[in-house]
Amino acid sequence: MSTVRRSIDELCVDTIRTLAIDAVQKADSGHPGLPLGAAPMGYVLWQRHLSHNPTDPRWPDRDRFVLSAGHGCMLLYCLLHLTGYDLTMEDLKSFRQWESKTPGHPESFMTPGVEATTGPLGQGAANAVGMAMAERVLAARFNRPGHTIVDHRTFALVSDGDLMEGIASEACSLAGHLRLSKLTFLYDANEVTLDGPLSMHFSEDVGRRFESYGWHVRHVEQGDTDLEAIDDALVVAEAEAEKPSILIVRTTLGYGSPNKAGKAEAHGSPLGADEVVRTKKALGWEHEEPFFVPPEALEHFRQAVTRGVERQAAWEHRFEAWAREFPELAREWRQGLAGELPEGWDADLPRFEAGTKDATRSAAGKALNAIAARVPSLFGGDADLAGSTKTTIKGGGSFTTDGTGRNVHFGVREHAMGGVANGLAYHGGIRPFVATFFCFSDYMRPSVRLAALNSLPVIFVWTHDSVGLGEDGPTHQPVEHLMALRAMPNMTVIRPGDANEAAEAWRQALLHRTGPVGLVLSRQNLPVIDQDELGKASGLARGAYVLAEGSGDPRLILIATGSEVALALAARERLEAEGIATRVVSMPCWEFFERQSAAYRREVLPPVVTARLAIEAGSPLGWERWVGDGGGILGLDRYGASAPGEVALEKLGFNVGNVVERAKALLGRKA
Ligand SMILES: Cc1ncc(C[n+]2csc(CCOP(=O)(O)OP(=O)(O)O)c2C)c(N)n1
Ligand SMILES: [Mg+2]
Repeated sequence: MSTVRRSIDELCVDTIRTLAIDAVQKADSGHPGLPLGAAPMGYVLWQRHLSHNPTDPRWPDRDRFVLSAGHGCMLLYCLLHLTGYDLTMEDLKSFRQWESKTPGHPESFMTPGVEATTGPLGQGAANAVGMAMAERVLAARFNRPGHTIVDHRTFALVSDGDLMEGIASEACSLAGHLRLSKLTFLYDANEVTLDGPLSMHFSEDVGRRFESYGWHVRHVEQGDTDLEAIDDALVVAEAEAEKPSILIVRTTLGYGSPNKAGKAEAHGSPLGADEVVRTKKALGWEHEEPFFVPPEALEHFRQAVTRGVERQAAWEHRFEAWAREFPELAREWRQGLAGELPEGWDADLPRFEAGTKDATRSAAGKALNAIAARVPSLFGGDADLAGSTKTTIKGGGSFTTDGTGRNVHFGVREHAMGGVANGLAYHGGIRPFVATFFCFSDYMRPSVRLAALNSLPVIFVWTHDSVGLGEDGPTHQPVEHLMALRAMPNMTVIRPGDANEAAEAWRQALLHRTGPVGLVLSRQNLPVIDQDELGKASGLARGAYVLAEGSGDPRLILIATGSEVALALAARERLEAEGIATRVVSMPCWEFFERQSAAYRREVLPPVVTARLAIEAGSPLGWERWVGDGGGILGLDRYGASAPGEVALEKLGFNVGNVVERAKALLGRKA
């Protein structure tokens, strides 16, 4: 012990520890080990370093703290409660209960002060990297000589498990490359994971690994007790102006528990009533009553409120002076933060002439550029495929150390790219987009899921959307991806059918702010459909619309998405020539269509027309919903093949002859 027992600091640390084990015990579920070991880190960081205001968790210039090891959430909840956030003792006592503000892992939409939803290990580390990037972008855009409006740090507490995850490696490698010096990781190095000691599976030298990433590395040997060493390490990290920092803090999982400390048993189940008593005793805790907070500890913690209010007031003072001098910038700032779009933001969206051809990826790239010129908060990048995804903001420059560039070169790091995009969105002030091949959406799916869970308005641009991409073959050809993403709650998938729909898709992506949007785009050229004659690309906003009408009441409906829309139109001509009145419905977005009134849906898909054929070069699973019992599905229930795109599509049945044949079969006619 470095100081006399029961200094106010020690009392506060043990207050966190005892509250955490009591809450886990009461819930009869949860993770006591991390809070017991990491309480000193949490305490020193929050009490002496973190710049935050418990009375305004949304203060834009606050420091960000991400508990990447989300299972240790009682640590965070205790810090939030004790420092004065809107999280009561009753909330702590309702840990892990239905609709409580203290869910089993931190959820940013449930609890004030929780910056990111964590639990899937490694994600929080990538989120923190994204937050630090956002800070740099906004600092470059809004600070002016003599006016510092954006100047905050990002901290993440990471565990052994976090650092084993690939996403953390990707994100930290990128953070080192980008020299994100305002980013600090506190590594809870307790050498135990869920199943047992680290010696079972993890023997790398984390310090040397991070040094090679370009991080500043410091060690704290007595992380259970040595508050001053933690404090010193944080001071040094904050002075480091060139590199992100990682503090490798040796701790004991379940510190204080006589029978479980240092063992995996302390990780994920309550200590047990007797062991709670023993632990409190071992900690020198004198109060038998559970959930006891010594008044002097509470008073000490609550100084965070005065400090925070003062800090924010000083910032607001600076902000007002800046806003007076730069009213235009201030307007931009407010819009960006509120997620609003500037007036006329979509005025330059391109229109494409019928009769020409364009791949939806390149049309979308033009739309992106038209929007980026008018929406300064739009910021993003790609995973070493910008030339293919067509997502470069022209003239936007590369994002590097000075923070002025708008194009992030993520390198071949799709998973980190997803997690970083979420971090950019969590931070606020930025509208992020990221791009790669559709097949590699699998490499970012866990982050996409978290974006959906958290209603983050991230735009995922996925090109090379089907076997139609051709020669790269089945490893690169998505099959099940559309349906897999449609199965994700609160995910919006848009697969436009031509260049005009692609531009409209970008418009709708910007307007959709309650969750992520995936733009699924073709590699190959597609004919630009004559929208004036046949319908309106703006119908995309309704998810599905009648693109081509039957001559007379339709007897057959062809429903298609993406590159298959042109195929449906061509098949319709043949069917009409044979006297079969055929309607073509373009259905670029299921989710938008689901949101329409039943009347509109019946108008597009009249129940009397039971002969319906869905055409999509992907898994058929789920199309039954729109085609019904009398309908058919032309999809793909196998992997693709390496061949020129047209050949692959043709051979796999996406040709006019086959569509006509399948359609006639539905009508009970022979081809
Ligand atoms: C992606 C992912 N895989 C697995 C888990 C399940 N899990 C939760 S914590 C944990 C490991 C715990 O070890 P560590 O990260 O060192 O945390 P500590 O026990 O030291 O608090 C595992 C495997 C998870 N939450 N996320
Ligand atoms: Mg551990």
